[in-house]
Amino acid sequence: MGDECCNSGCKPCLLDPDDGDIPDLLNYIDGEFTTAASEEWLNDLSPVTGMRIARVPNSNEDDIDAAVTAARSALPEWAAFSREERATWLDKIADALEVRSEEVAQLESLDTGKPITLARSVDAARSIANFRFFAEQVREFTPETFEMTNATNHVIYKPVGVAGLITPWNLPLYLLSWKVAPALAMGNTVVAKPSELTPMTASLLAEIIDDVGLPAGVFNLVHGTGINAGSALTSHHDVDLISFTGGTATGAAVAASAASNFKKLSLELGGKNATIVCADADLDATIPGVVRAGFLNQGQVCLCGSRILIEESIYDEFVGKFLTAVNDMPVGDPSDPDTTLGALVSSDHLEKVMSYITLSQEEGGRILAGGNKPEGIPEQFANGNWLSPTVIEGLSPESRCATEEIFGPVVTLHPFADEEEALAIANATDYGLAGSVWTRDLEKGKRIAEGIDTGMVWVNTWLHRDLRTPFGGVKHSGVGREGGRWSLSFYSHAVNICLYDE
Ligand code: TXE
Repeated sequence: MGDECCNSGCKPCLLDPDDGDIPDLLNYIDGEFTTAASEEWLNDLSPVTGMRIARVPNSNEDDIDAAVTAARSALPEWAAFSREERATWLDKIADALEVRSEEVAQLESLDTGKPITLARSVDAARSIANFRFFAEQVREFTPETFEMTNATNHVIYKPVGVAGLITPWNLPLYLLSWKVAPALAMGNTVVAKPSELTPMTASLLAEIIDDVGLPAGVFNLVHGTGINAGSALTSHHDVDLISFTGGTATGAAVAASAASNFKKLSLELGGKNATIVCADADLDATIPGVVRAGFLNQGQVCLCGSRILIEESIYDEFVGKFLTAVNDMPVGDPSDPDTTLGALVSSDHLEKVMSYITLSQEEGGRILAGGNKPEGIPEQFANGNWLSPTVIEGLSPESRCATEEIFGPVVTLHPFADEEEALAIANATDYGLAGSVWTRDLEKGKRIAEGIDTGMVWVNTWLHRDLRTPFGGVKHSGVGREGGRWSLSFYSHAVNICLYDE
């Protein structure tokens, strides 16, 4: 491969003349690893060096069609398995993933630029947990019966059919497994299209699924861009369901495309989540929690608390302590176990985040921390996508920087006078995914939480997840709920059978 660019339309990349050993990732269709029908490739670039680290098939509608055909033919056999049998398959996948969990963490850190410690504790651990959790859920799943005086209603749950699963780059295997596990558990077959920016762990999952011997066609993987492979999947006439996680603008395109044949649809989109810090909060516990909520995964989590609302009586004290904690975060080499913040996923994404920092100046914001490349980044990482954790104050709560999703290590600070004003600011955005409230008074915390227009709110914690609970947003943050029984319900059709018995 050496020094030639693939010219596949992706961002110009740095090609290492010695990269002849970089892997070519493959599609997995009907139990076979294959290249794209077009035989074209995309470059997968390292977020920390800008160098090519792999090539992925630039798949198109022919590859999607082959995968959907395979998934359709595998459906009757897979759907006929008992729930217990399918749960056993999920456990086998979880076991095999567990054996390779360090590899999952290493690949995820390499592909996304996130710190290795985070990739181990969150990405690898949660991907395994997702398979185990849905194995357990489907084993315990008890369909309902409803008695009438002269009849009994039996609700049965049928698979929806062929499930198209489209996932983003911020939590690649974590989010893919969150969809694959319940889809398979309920008897659907799958065509997965991971982000072209972070394809590595999806390929590892395909390898594992092949190793454990899941019947051919039950799980299929097609790599490629959203515009080619992704839109071919959402518009395919023989796909019955789409579960999508990604940006809000893309979500709107996916919804329009999926509507053509009334596919069942779940959209998990962006967020602009408020973190509300009340004057009575225990600041020793609150500061680390608010820092984590703002900056985990370089702020590239849809749940991140990127707008921090602080009761005005403690504003100065909070900001002083918060800035100390933010400036103390080690940024740099993701493979260093002490690193807290790594690189952003791509140069395009860094450019988008930087454009908001520039905009914040035009909107009257003051940068209190960050806003630039961190100091001390080693020479070999000079072409990486680096940004120091950035804190901005002085912006109107209605400004674009305070209401649009930036999706990077950037938070804005806003004082509030009372609960009413806190809620008005929290709800002054088109997004409605999550939020958190920090107070010693749990009654007050619950009351404020109830007033926030989002799908999830934490009080005195953030991203503390019980997988049984509903996950999803309102307004422009998405449609539908996944998690626990909500996932089992989304990945199935409930059918009522009424037995009349006079
Ligand atoms: O995501 P996209 P991008 C937000 C964040 C970010 C913005 C854009 O604000 O800046 O979205 O990020 C596939 N039909 N989030 O551009 O485009 C694509 O190939 C079908 C929030 O990376 O939404 C990838 O597999 N599929 C988010 C997936 O959609 C299409 C996480 C997500 O890509 C497609 C990531 C199309 N027309 C970004 N176009 C979250 N909710 O966590 C693209 N794709």
